Amino acid sequence: MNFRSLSVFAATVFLCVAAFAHDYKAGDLSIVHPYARATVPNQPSGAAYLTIENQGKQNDKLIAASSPIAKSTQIHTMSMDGNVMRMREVGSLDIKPGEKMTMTPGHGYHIMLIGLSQPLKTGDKFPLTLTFEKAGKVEVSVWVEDKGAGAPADSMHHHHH
Ligand SMILES: [Cu+2]
Repeated sequence: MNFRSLSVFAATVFLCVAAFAHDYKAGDLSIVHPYARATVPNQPSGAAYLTIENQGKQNDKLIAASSPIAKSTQIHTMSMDGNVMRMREVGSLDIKPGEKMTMTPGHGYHIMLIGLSQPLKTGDKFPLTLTFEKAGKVEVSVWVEDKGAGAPADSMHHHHH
């Protein structure tokens, strides 16, 4: 194996690893590992989390999200108001150049899926379309993962309405 074929081999391995890591490109943005937590039966809403990295030089904004499995989809932020966790809708979410924004259960931003047409079961995948001001629309596949221990976001979602 000469150096050239070795580097092709290395590039192929890299691409496979990147595909396994479950990420998407939209213009200068990378959307990494969109996931949602499994819901309990009759839970009316769920939340999706993802990482958005802006590798460009311009500011961009997440302005909308939609999914066929939810009646409505909103960009939410969560914060403490005294000792009560509150969520509110934000119209858009800035993704600054060089920024890597990671949504984490329990605080900060998440994508709220309101009026689920089906429970989210561990191992399922569902489509989510993200709309960015500059990068446009990108459809990602959200992986439903097990409810981990210590994820207060999920129980807080019951207080949504
Ligand atoms: Cu929410």
